[in-house]
Amino acid sequence: MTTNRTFTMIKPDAVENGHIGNIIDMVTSAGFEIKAMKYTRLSKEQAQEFYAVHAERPFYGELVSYMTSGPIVAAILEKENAVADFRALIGATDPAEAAEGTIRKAYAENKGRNAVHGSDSDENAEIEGKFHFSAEEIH
Ligand code: IDP
Ligand code: MG
Repeated sequence: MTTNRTFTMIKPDAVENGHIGNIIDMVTSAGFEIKAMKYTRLSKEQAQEFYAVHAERPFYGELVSYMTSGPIVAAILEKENAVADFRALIGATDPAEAAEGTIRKAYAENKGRNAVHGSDSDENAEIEGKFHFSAEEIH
């Protein structure tokens, strides 16, 4: 298993609000290298599967409709200690609780529409990266 990679999405709110460039700048300035990247839109089935772990949560329907509401940018990133360092860079789920200097503090609208995704473990980084990219698309 690759332990120096993580998976991210720039979510529909951040794309819609014109923050793609600024977010990529924060990510690469923090030392992450882009190993795969695509501008795409999730189908309802893809969003349901990606967030299946949250299927029983009250916000699941809202989450799926938000994540399919517009285009996203999906990417695989590489850096030493990628998963933990990227979670630190994006900040708390709720931007009201996110630290200064984090992506969510700067660009998230609220706890649901929170600008970016970051994998929470090496195992999920691998699964999520493969969910979005074929082997040929990963460098
Ligand atoms: P994370 O993205 O910081 O890991 P999770 O708890 O795994 O947060 O939740 C996944 C996503 O579900 C969040 O990023 C957010 O978009 C959405 N979400 C989480 N909690 C809520 C909520 O209370 N209301 C609406 N959406 C939520
Ligand atoms: Mg999570």
